[in-house]
Amino acid sequence: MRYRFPENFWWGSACSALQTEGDSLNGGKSQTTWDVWFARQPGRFHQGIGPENTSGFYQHWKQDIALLKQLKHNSFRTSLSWSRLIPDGTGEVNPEAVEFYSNVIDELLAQGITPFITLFHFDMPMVMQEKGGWENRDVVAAFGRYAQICFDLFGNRVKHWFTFNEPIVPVEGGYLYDFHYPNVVDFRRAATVAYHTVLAHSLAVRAYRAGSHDGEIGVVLNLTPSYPRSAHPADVKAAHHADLLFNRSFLDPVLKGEYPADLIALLKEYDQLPACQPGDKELIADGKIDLLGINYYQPRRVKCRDSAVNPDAPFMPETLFDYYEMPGRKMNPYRGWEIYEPGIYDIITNLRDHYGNPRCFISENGMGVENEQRFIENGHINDHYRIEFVSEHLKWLHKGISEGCNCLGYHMWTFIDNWSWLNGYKNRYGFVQLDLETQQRTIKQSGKWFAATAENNGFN
Ligand code: BGP
Repeated sequence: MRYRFPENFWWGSACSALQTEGDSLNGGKSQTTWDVWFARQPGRFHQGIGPENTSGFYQHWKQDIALLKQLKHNSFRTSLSWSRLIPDGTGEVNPEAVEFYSNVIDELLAQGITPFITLFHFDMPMVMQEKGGWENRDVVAAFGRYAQICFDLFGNRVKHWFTFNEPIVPVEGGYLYDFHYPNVVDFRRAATVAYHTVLAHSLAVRAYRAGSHDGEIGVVLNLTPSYPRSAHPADVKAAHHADLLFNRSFLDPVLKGEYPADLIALLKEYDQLPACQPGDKELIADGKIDLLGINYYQPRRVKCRDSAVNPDAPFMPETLFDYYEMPGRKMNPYRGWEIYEPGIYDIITNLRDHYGNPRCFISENGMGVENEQRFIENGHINDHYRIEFVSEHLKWLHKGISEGCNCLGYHMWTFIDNWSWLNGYKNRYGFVQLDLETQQRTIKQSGKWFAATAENNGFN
């Protein structure tokens, strides 16, 4: 076989609680920021579809786990919902939620599928947001308690934990670019949110280590390699700044136990450093992880700014650089994102060369497609473009692994077409097609291809 992967390679997919469970306010669950935002501004959500409208994992979990088995998954990542487990954020644990998640975990294990569990995937309980969300250090402490409760409840069965999924996204979406609640645009507040998220992550890692569990703990980061337009020092500097702000602001603390000195200097220069407290440095040093999940979708193409910065404009990342459309780049024809497969190789070789080759795996990679029904042939979607997308990424991953990168698995985004934040069902990513009205599930061609690849531990 041309592309054979190491023994025990993790083949699977990822999803998140809010995007699949549905039943947002049943089973004792409280509202998340998404429920509230949707109730207030449904028009901002694609086709007015909110988080209530999912593939109903809360009801269909058994059927869906059987599908995972059919797709030959040996591992699967989903998240727990803080607002389902602890509806008021800080108080009593909801027994219905414990039963639900226990059933899911037990069924996965019974089917030979290793559960990978994320504690926070964008779904802030509204009660905690009302206290200020990640801007408030009390919320950081409350997250530490929530994490501790999850480890106590499920740590005997779950051996792979992740504190956060893509922690930079709520920072960008909620505090810089207006695509997450609370839709604020303020760099200083964004920096505080990012800093407190690192503290919350570190508290959870501390709690896990203190419990002497026999598993591993990590975080899932969306790493977007920043490529400069040219070798000109101004472009290279611009790309370095983008990398510091969007990748290394989380990567360095979780792998090195500290922030990059360049990032601290940069934020100091622009007077944007968040407030620290005694003990923070030690806490961050304790947040070093065992396993890194890498979400990779697209690179960042960066150049220096062509125009001067308006001295009166508030500081934003774009004060330091600009984006550009690289001529000849390959675009996903069904959704406006660039496809650049070597990026996956650049990420893992960078980790090998500059971060001590940590244990890592691809925790999300995927291709969103609009109007996918147009590809239905003989009753199922023939998504040949997705098979090509996955296999081309896997080839670059294979190359990195054969050159010594410590990459242990590949999870797709995602198992079944799911509800996605402001995008609703616009971009379909699943191995399994979902009919939203009937809830019928039909495996796509890519699902069949993936099952064969997982079963053979590789492909030709
Ligand atoms: C990742 C998130 C997922 C998912 C995916 C696809 O960043 O972890 O939750 O949404 O992106 O993005 P979208 O649904 O916006 O196309």
